[in-house]
Amino acid sequence: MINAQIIEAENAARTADLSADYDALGSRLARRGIDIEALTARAMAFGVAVPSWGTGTGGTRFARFPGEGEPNGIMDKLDDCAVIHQLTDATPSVSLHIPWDKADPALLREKAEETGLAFDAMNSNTFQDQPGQALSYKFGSLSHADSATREQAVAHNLECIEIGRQIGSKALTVWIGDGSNFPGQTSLSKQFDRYLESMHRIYAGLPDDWRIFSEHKIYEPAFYSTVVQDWGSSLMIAQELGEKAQCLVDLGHHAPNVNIEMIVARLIRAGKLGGFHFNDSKYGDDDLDSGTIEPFRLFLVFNELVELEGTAGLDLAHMIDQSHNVTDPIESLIISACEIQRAFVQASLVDRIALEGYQRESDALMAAATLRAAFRTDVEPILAMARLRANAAIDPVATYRASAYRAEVAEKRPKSSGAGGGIV
Ligand SMILES: [Mn+2]
Repeated sequence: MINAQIIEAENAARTADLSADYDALGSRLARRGIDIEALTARAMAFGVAVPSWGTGTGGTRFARFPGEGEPNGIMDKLDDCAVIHQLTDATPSVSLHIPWDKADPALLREKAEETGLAFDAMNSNTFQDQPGQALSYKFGSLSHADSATREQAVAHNLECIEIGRQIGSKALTVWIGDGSNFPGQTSLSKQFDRYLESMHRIYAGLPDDWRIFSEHKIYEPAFYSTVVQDWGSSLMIAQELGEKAQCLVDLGHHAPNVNIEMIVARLIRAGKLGGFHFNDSKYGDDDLDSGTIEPFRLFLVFNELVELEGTAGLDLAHMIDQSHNVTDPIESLIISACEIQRAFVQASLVDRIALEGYQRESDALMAAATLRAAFRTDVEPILAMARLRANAAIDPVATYRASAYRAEVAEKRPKSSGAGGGIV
């Protein structure tokens, strides 16, 4: 991790400016009847999980261009995750991907204790073949026409639950690449039935206090049809499986222009929203850094979450799911965690009483203006103050660069290969 003295020195140079900005924002918010301290407390309580796989450079189907000092294995990844949390105080947990992160659970627990991190939802992987695997997933996994292949995929998911159980995780996220590339290649209805049958068996293996998340994705890697392609399919799955099954919304897994915040509202209404994979996109599942393309959409998603806060049974797993192709993954994850937290705080300062009034009066213009007033408020001093009070960094990226962490680990970590594509 980064030497605390470096963080202190970096913060010392910025504290006076921050205090002035914080006081000024506090006065502005007070005129709107908003207590800045309440918002800072909310910012401090907010957390989003980092994906272990996000700490390495991602790639496209064409190539991967790894950077210096990339993590080699899960223990390095956890070190990087710890640095992200140390600097932001916004990422207290990590989401693991099996078998990429497979390790002795006792060692994982030890490392988590050493780094102060917890484990969020486990992720299974039946979208690619692993070395030595008996049966291929080329034509599907949990929905494969061959029962032995389905069996193998079910067993893998049960193993993920078992590893997760030993390290304190409480959920399994299932995303499959199953689908088809040609009309007629598969029976759309029978394939879905086979998927449900497999999921029932995984569901039966869930501990009592666990949840299973169904993650939908519109297309890719299958390009004609996808088994769990939309929130409707995902909702059907969650409803059919039972109480412990919920839907996970990955922001990038929708067609452009889809109203994701409305999907969020519907799933909450159904008691079936389990969590998020945050990222951003311009064209498809681009896995870009959260808040870099459509920050207003991210805000509108959080606007729904804040409005419906307190809904019975609503317990969301916030996770990031991105692929970093041209940036230092630690920096991208820092920025994303801060942007997600920013959207949460901005949504928290929506004047809900005024908004409800405008909605009752059908005053569309003023209702939209009420949301914009919250979105336009620069809450950076609140986020920075939350970090300072938690001994994290006022400016996390600048502090990270000043620490030379990447150069230091590059000396210890062997250079990773750029061979092969890197869809992650
Ligand atoms: Mn995802």
